[in-house]
Parts: sequence; structure tokens; C-alpha cells
Amino acid sequence: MKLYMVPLAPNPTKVMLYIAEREAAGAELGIEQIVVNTLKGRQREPEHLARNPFGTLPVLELDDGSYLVESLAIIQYLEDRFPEGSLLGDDPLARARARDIERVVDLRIASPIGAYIHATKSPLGLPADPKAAAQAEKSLQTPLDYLENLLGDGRELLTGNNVSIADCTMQAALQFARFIEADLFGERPLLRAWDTRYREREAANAVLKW
Ligand SMILES: N[C@@H](CCC(=O)N[C@@H](CS)C(=O)NCC(=O)O)C(=O)O
Repeated sequence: MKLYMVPLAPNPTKVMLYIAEREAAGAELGIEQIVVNTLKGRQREPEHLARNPFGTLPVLELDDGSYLVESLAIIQYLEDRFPEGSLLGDDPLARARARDIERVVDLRIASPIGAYIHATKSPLGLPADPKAAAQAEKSLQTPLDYLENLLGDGRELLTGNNVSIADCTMQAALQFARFIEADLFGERPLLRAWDTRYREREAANAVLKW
């Protein structure tokens, strides 16, 4: 299999972190990673549009030559195809909780972080929009409080003491913020401590560049 990706971009990064976590735990997924340079607009060229007409990353090329074009579906496929040592585990409630927190992170934190970045110091060169940045920062407060409260029970990581897709999605979003040197944690010591802990992991060292 081949993963078409680009370092730094959040959706590819969450899949890259997922793969690195599985490999650090001993899984052999056999995925070659290929960079599609979005700064040069390569994702909009015919070669990539033939893989994914939406021109986005990540894309997973399967052994039969077909493609998956959504990051969460890619992760779910790898969970199902390589179930031994899967990140979600096999307890239905634990799986639901991991997915629940991951969705909160992706929809309520990663999206506003992306909006904040593009409204302040866009890597794509978009014009600054202070009003949109303030709105994005405001909408981050409740979901960040939610995570701080979860960590209040002493858990090591976002879903419990084992790594989960929620940690991968959150770190992918935070890397994007670190790239523009934005600190969006506020007064949330547990979240800061979780961030430090996560970034010491082998998978984080292998994938995160910022
Ligand atoms: N829902 C998709 C979103 C993919 C997406 O928007 N990827 C961004 C990078 S984080 C991208 O490829 N942007 C380039 C573009 O839209 O031109 C997923 O989760 O995979």
C-alpha cells in the first residue's frame, strides 16, 4: 500500500501518527509514504486528481490499485485489516469513547485551529483576518475545557492510559499551530502536560517536525 501525504498538514499527519503508533507497537503495515508537495500545488495536478478527484491528502492506495480518500476511513481500514494490537481495541464502549473524543477533537478543535492559522499567519499566504481569528479562538474554549476535564481523572492520554486516534488527531492539529508559533492552550496545565508527554513518544518523534 502507498500513503500519499504531506508533512505538517493535519489530516495526513493524523494518519502518519496512527501508522507510527502501530509500527512502534510492532505491527507491520507495509505502507510506503509518498509526499505530494502541496506548496507546489501538486495535489491539483492530473496525476493526483486521478487518485482523488477532490485534490486532497491523505490518500491510501490499496493493493488492488483503488484508493481511500478520507483520513478517518483510512485509519478505520487499517484497524480492521490489522486488528491485532489495534489502537481502538475490542471493547465496544472503549471504541465508542475513543471515536467520540476523536470526533470532538477533529470537528471542534482541529477545524477552528485551521481557521485560526489561516486567519493569522496562513502558510498558504491567505490575507490576515483578525475577526475570523478571534471567532476561531473563542470557539476553541469549550472543547479545550472538555479535554482538560477529561484529563482531570489522572489519565495519561486523551482516551485513557493507552494511545488512541484522539491523541493522533489532536497532535496533528497542534503541530499546525506550533508551525506558526501559536499557543492556544491557555490556562490548562493538564493539557500542556499531556502535550509534553505525548511528544516524548517514539511515534511523535518519528512524525512530528514542529
Ligand atoms: N476530510 C478529508 C480532508 C482532507 C483535507 O482537506 N486535506 C488537506 C490537508 S490537511 C488538503 O489536502 N489540502 C489541500 C487542498 O485542499 O488543496 C480527510 O479527513 O482526509
